[in-house]
Amino acid sequence: MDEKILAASAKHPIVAGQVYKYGTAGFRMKADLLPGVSFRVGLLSGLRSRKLNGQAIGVMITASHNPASDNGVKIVDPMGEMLEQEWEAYATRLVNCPSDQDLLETYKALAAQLKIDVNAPGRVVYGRDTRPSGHGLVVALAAALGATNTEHTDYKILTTPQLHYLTRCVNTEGTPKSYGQTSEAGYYQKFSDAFVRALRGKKIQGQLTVDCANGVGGPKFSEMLKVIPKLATGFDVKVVNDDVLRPEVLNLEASGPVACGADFVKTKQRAPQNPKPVLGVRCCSFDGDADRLIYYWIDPDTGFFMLDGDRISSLAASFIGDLVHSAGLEDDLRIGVVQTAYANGASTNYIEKHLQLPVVCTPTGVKHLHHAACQFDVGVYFEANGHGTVVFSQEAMRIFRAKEPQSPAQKDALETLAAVGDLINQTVGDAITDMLMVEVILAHKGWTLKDWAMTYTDLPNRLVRVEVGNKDLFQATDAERRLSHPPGAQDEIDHVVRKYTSARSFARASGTENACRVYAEAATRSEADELANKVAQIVK
Ligand code: NG1
Ligand code: ZN
Repeated sequence: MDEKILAASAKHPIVAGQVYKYGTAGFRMKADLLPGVSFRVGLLSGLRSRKLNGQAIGVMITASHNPASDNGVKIVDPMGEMLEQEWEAYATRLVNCPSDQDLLETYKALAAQLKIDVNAPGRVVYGRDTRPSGHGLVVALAAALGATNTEHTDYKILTTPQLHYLTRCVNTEGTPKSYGQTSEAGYYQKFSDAFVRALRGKKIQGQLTVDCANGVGGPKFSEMLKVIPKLATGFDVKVVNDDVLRPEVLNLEASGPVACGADFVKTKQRAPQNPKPVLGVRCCSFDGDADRLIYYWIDPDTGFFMLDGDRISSLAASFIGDLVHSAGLEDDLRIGVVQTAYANGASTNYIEKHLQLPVVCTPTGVKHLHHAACQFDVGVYFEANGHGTVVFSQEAMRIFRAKEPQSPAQKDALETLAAVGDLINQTVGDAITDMLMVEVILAHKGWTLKDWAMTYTDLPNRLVRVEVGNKDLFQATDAERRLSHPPGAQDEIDHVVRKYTSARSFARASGTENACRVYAEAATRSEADELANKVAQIVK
């Protein structure tokens, strides 16, 4: 096997002089730097599978909302979660080996250190988004899996959440914990069935425009629409920005270099211009790999209004909280909401004070949020950028099905909860199933986006990206709300924040780019802008 690994590695070399790090989104960079990385991730995912008694490991090739020329490689654990943190360091170690020989030795040393039999059975499943570079990266990945006799299945082009779904299915199909059929068709069937059941005969009102960022979400969502009964649900959708044949328009509007998709809508706080938005129409955007979702509409009177991850989170928490109450389960189940420091303070206040639900704050990155959410029976977690889901414990799902209802209202609540639990992708944030959940909740509440937006008023806020020489000098603590390094920086931030009313600001190093991010919120827009700029000056 050693010879095979050496020979295959020689065909997929690493780019010398480059430092690689497994970050929040795996390895993500210009695609031409990645074939060697993908090969080495193949070696590591095979090891991980062997360590976990041959359970299948997933690998997703995507760079989400980043430009079409970028790509990324990310490892998915057996139940569809993000790779265990300790293994991120092993991935970084393996990928940075300077030579093929060094790689082989490190591979064997890791196996010995972790007590892994490299000849035991291993299995890896993988998929990629629509980026043209994905194909070459898959070839490199498969070469490593072949050289190490790791069984592998290429699921071809998928959304990121579909790959997470398939990974969990492979490992549970045929067991009592089965998550669904291990196929793309199984994904569509599972979630569209749950969508119909969760609606409980209610009809969705008005048309929904879905901007797919010219990414993989376009064709995949169109596939799903084929199995959703339009008449029974009233689900009337206009899919836009779904051109995946011209890779250069990924995350861009078809007409040229203007961005579209969830990341654009959230960061620029405006609607994609193409096709021209229709006043008052309910719209949402996915990002390039369909794991983020943002809703918005253009109000005839007040203009653009956006409903981001914080809003989706509070909507889901409110709906599920009411159902748990109606089902008479409030003493049996703990519902909680998980946010990051980027959540708007008004949303945190609304959830704690109005919905009376606990809020936990974790560092950025869904692995942290997911983990914290799993501590509740029902854990709602979303990043403000629209990435998130709701996780239900096995026990919660069992109770929804097993509890004997005491009234027709209780029966209705229990059945709705069971359906909503099935509707929301439990493995990871999924723009498609999150969108179906939002549509279900709006239909149940009889709400327009404006009704939803009226629940609370966001504090004006500003997020700025600051170029810094070395972002690693910035170390954060307290769920990234305070800087412990460089010394003195946090005192300076505290000092300027104190000058504003209802203000909050923090700075942290990005986990995905070589930059710092500064977030500020304050009572007025101009104060939020001013505060963000002052804090940016401190970290510059
Ligand atoms: P970084 O670059 O660490 O701020 C960004 C997003 C995260 C998360 C990751 C992974 C913000 C402020 N940060 O992380 O929420 O989604 O990318 O994609 O949106
Ligand atoms: Zn994404």
